[in-house]
Amino acid sequence: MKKYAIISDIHGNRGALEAVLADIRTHAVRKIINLGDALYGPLDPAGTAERLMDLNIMSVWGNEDRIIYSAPANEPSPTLQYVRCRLNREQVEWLSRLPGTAIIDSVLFACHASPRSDTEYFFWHIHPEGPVLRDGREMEKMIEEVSSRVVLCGHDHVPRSLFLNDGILVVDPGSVGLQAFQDEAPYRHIMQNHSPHARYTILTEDKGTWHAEHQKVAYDWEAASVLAGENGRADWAFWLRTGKVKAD
Ligand SMILES: [Mn+2]
Repeated sequence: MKKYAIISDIHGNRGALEAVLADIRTHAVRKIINLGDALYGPLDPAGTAERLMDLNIMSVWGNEDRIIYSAPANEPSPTLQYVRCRLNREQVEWLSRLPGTAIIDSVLFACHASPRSDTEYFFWHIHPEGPVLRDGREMEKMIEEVSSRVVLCGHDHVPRSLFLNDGILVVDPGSVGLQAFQDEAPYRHIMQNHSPHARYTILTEDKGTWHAEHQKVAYDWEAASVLAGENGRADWAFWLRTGKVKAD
């Protein structure tokens, strides 16, 4: 039996990462795989980078890792400035050297969002009215260049896994660090898990059969929420504390 822990979208939430790593230790996994967007956000990018670099796990970069080292210096986002001010040169270099995709143990294909893009949700098509689940054929087309049995993707922060018709298992572990958000592209939409718990996935292979178990871990989300508020992000503060974009 082979076991892996799949983590993604930590977004600088060191407290959530520590809780997830402690939970992973109870599962005796052979590898931890990180699907990116590890550092961006109004929390603890440097502490998160230090921890991930020490762990020496397999990581790919996400779209919001990419902007940390590639957006112009005059980029106006205050949160991006916050992240850049806190990371040292070694941490930014580590981030910029990560691959965009990876194949692990010849059988797992890891990417941030989809095999062909770091900003396209694998499971969801964004319409002007909101997110709609893609159909199986569309998803099969998105991975036609991939020959691995298991495809790992994150970015949408919503845990989900399914077998496509050709037997390929696609696994999205959700987000370690942020359970709700609003985005403006390509249309304004929200993603939310309705609880603040950190998410990750234990992936198991037993005699050729793959199985994904989505995990939900408690951590000190109040502390994360307070930190986000102190760093000028009242929106993140609410998202972190509730796992929702707006009060019901
Ligand atoms: Mn992302």
